[in-house]
Amino acid sequence: MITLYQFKPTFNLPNASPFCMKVETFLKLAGLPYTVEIMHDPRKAPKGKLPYITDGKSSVADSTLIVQYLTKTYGKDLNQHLSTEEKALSHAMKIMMEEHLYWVTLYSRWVDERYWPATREAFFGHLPPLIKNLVPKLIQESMKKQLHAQGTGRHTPDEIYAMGKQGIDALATFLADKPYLMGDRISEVDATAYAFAANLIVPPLDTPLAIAARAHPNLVAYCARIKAEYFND
Ligand SMILES: N[C@@H](CCC(=O)N[C@@H](CS)C(=O)NCC(=O)O)C(=O)O
Repeated sequence: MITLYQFKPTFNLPNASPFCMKVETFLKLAGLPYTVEIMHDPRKAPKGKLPYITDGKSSVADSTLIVQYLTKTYGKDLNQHLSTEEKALSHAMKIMMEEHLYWVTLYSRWVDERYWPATREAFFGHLPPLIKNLVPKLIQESMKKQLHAQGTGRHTPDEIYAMGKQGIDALATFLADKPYLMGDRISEVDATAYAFAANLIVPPLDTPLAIAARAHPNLVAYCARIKAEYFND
C-alpha cells in the first residue's frame, strides 16, 4: 500500500504545500489507492522536505521522483498520449510553476507582513501557547534564508509580484479554453498546475498573486473542474 506523508490540510485545500497536493492529485489521476500520514515536522522526512511516500520496502522523497516512481512501478504514464514536443512543453510549464511560482508564493505567505499573520495562524494555530510563539518565527527565518539563497528574496515586493503575475498570466494564457493544460485529456502536468493554481486561488489570502490568478476565469474554472472530478470525497 502506498502511504503519502504530507502536511495537514490547510487553507480549505487538500494541502497548502503545492508539492504535497501535486502528489495527491497524481495519485487520484492515476487511480492508485493510498493512505495519508500527517506529518508536522518535515525535518523527519528522508530529505528534510515533504512530501515523501513509502510503498512496501520502498521510500521515495521529492514530488517529481515520486511521480516517476509511481509511473514506472504501476505503469501509469499520464503522458502516453503526448508527442515529444508536447512533453517538452509540459515539462517547461511544470518547471515554471515548481521552480518559479513556488518561490513567489512562498514569499507572499511567509515574508509579506500583510499575509504572514494569517499564514502563521493557519499553519501553527494548533500549537500550545509557548511553542506557538517560538516555532513560527524560527521557520519564518529559515524561509527568508531560503528565499535569499534562491534569489527571489533579494527583490523588492513589487518586483517579486510582477514576476509572479507574469508566470500566472503565462499559465492562464497557455491553458486558454482547453479543459486541461495539454488539451482534451488530463496529463501529468495537470497535477502540478492544479496544485499550484488552487494554492493561489483558494486560500483566504488576497495576495497580489491570488488576485492575479482569480482574474483568469479559465484558471478558476480549471481548478473547480479538477476538484469536482477528482476530489469529490
Ligand atoms: N523539490 C521538492 C520540494 C518539496 C518542498 O519544497 N517541500 C516544502 C513544503 S512545500 C517543505 O517541506 N519545506 C520544508 C522546509 O523547507 O523546511 C519536491 O518536489 O517535493
